[in-house]
Amino acid sequence: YDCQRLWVAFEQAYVNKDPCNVPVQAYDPLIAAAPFKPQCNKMMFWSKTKVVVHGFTEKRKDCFVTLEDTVLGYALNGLTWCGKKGSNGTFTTGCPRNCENNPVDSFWIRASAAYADVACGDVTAMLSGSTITPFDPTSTFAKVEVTRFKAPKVRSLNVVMVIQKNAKSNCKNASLQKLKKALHTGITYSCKDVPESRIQECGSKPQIACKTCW
Ligand code: N1C
Repeated sequence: YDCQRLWVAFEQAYVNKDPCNVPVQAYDPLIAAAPFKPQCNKMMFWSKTKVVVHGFTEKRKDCFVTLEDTVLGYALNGLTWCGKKGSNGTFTTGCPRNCENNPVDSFWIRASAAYADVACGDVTAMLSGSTITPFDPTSTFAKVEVTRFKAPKVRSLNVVMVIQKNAKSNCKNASLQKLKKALHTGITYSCKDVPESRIQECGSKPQIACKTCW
């Protein structure tokens, strides 16, 4: 990557703008400068399971890749940034997150859409059994990603329900009926309840084949 060029494309999204007025489309040039490449059968999505997912994918890149394993996702994960009207600077403190069109949320929505757009083959999603609504209709996974999976490019969506102690839900949860319905016709749905310990075991034992992780 030409990092200088990516930085310029990144800056143009938010520099010298009101930090509550950065729409999702402001990142179109950045996404175009570092397009996501499809990794069929290995793409992993998630909602409310960030720590478990990344603990696993950082050790098993041979099995699954997430948005955070791409150049843009990796570089911006965990960061805060914004601009100010009348300034050419980038700020990392005092950035609003409570207005709709803030630079950080707009980036993740744009990047999630672009990442879901290239999804192909058998797609995996890790959802949390520790919430009462694992398929949360307000999440980026529900609002942006699921509806962009296209048949027949995407063959199936396979939910891994992460079961921790004192779990509040599992694959039988009613919200998953909505997930099934939100998928375009032709995409097969499955769900498996998997203890967090099994995910960690697969993460720590490279000799376990990806297809037998759960
Ligand atoms: O709203 P969510 O989860 O359902 O979003 C997760 C979903 C994943 O499948 C990713 O592909 O959307 C993508 N994504 C990120 O990769 C990401 N990294 C960091 C979405 N959001 C991401 N973040 C930050 O976490 C961002 O600030 C966003 O607001 C939260 C969403 O986390 P969530 O509610 O657990």
